[in-house]
Amino acid sequence: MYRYLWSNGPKECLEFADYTFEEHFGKPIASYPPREVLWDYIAGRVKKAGVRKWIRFNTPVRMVIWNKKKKKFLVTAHDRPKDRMYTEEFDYVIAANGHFSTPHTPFFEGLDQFNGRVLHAHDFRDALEFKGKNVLLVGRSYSAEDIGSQCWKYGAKSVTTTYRSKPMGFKWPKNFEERPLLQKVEGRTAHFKDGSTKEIDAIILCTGYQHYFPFLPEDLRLKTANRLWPANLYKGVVWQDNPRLFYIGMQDQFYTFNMFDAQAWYVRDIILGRIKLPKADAMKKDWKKWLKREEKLADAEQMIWFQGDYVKDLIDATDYPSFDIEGVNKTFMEWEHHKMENIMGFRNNSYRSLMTGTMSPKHHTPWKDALDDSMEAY
Ligand code: NA7
Repeated sequence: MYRYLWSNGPKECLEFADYTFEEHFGKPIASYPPREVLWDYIAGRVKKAGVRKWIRFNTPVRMVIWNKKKKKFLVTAHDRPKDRMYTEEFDYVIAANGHFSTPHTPFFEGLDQFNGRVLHAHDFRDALEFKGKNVLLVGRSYSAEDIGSQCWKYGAKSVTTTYRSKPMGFKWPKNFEERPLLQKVEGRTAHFKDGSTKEIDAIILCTGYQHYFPFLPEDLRLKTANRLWPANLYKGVVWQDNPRLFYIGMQDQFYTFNMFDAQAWYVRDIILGRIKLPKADAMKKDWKKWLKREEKLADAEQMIWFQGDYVKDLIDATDYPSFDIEGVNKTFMEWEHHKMENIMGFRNNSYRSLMTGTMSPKHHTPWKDALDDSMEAY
């Protein structure tokens, strides 16, 4: 989480149903908290649940193998402090290692000769590095939007984003513009698809991430683009070809924390035998139905309702505290609307918690002027 990062969606859309912001902070807070505040909330939930003691830190998993005869997974992990590998047997494996960490980095002609800074969004740390600079961002999704806005906020001379499919289309401030796709870089000159050029000092590749499971063999490995419905996962979590393997959080996301919760509750109930899995054919039929619907989604609004329906489907099947999904969807709509209205000001809006019914207070400083993102300043 880079320095000065603030939530780019309303916290009301990601609130845990069993641990509200109000419970954690003891009072209502504004709708778009900065990273430290959001981290504190997550850490509070972890503490309340007492799960930290179950985590083996410093122990990356190196390989998972399915032993057909024993019907067990052989999991090899690396105890880093002792620098020792060891193998244990498990009945179930859940891959919940995220998918926004291993960069997808396309090449553009001249990038290797460019003598300004080139980095992927993953390595972006501090917008102040780009103060007074002409920054070029490749991509048109959340990273380009947010890192571009950060650079603008902390004093970049100009921000240019370059898109492959279509522009983001927000009302950008005057030193912020969108251009068609970058074709090549010559010296410090960027050439775009419409023949235009621009002098730039730095290039940030906001070109997304790869699903990366170096610890999984071919037959267990999820292969997918960043999409709302990855194939081969029943209910978005059960690995079709071996239903003792689960994936959590592998979808592209509008819903986040509470969707991961809903998925976790669902997987837990399968493991505990409270939810019975249908036969392989029926599972396949079910996820294909969702996939078909996903392929027809035309805009963000439809995508939000799709993911809302998915979360509802999961929470209806478990004892995860039910919450107003339609209300969350509508908050997402308001958020989209506020972004279209004012991309540098949408974070100044407030929304009502769907968990407690409390309206969020306004933050004391407009986002563009709030340069200190610490908990104290907040
Ligand atoms: P995303 O949302 O996966 O977006 C990746 C962006 O990179 C997207 O705009 C792509 O263009 C663009 N891209 C990928 N390859 C290329 C090439 N070769 N040339 C030009 N542009 C390219 O990743 P983000 O990091 O922005 O966001 C990650 C998640 O964070 C996001 O999903 C949210 O959940 C929060 P396209 O749009 O396909 O034309």
